[in-house]
Amino acid sequence: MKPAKPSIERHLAAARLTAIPDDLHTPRHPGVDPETLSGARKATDLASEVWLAGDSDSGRLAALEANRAAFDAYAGLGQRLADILTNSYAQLEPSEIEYALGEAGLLDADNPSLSEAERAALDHDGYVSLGPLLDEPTLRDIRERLDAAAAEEGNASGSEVSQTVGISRLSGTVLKAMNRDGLFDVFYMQPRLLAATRHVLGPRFKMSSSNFHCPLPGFGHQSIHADWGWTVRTPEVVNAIWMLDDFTVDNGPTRVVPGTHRRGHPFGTALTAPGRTPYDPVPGETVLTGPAGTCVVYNAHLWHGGTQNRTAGLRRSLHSYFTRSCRPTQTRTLEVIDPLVHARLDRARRAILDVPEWVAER
Ligand SMILES: O=C(O)CCC(=O)C(=O)O
Repeated sequence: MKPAKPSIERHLAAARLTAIPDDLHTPRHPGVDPETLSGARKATDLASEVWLAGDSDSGRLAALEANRAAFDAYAGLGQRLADILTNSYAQLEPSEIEYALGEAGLLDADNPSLSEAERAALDHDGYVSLGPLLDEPTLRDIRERLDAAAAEEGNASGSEVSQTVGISRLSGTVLKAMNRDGLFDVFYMQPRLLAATRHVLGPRFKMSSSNFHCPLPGFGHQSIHADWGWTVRTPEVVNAIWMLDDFTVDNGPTRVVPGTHRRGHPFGTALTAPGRTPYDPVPGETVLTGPAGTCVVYNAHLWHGGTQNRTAGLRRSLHSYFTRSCRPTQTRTLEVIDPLVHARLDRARRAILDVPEWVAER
């Protein structure tokens, strides 16, 4: 084990590590036993079958009720589907997101904020790079703010959404006190990011979460996955990766498999086959590289995953995750939002975050 550089030391507790390994190339990801894989495949296929049985939530609910007994084997899955299909999780009226889209010039689907080639990339490949959207002084401030927050939250960091050994994570970054001055507002207000999200989801969407994600040296390889748990016909979620450091082929760039947003969920029969695991390379996969500041937006049903950081540096990123207005959010926005962040939000910001003007005192 090497002593960690000071910049990395600030992330050790958040990544649930005490030191950085000497060998950065040895694969370091959890194994998966065939029984777990087979269970995941059956659960994914079952949920997919129900979702694809209807084009509306009421049609899906009818299919769920007809198949309810089959869900007994998968703790919580049937209830999760029922909750999604019977509730609207929108806080605000549609007029609010329309107001925000109007302010950004995005009310019309044919707005000029994205080129035809960018729209085609989203439709065909499932992702598009919007190029660098942050300048170096801003990046410096953002990195410093996130490094300090990871050090402060320590091993509780990321707990609201997920924690993984070797990956420093923070959730709710745009909602917490660390964003009182609006430094992170670009992560949900950047007009081209909103244009790409609107292109995939249509005009009724909201932010679901804003997660910092930083594989430490020697760690970071993830299963190939999608950000929604089963196959859909129309997209429910969009994600964006903001590269806060250069993404290179060696430092744990995200792998994506172009076109797979239309191929079914990778944990289902669309990918799983005897002898292979979701950690394996997938034919056709490629990695996202680019200079710091680059923002890549993807249809979050696309097959993707982190890869191992084989360098001695950090690979910091921020994920801006969006969902349809009626769906639950990944971060419980109203429980997490800092009162002073809330107090400074204007109408358009509240609309994208789907927070009312008044929230109950906590
Ligand atoms: O940041 C990355 O490389 C991808 C992370 C990811 O897909 C996830 O955490 O779900």
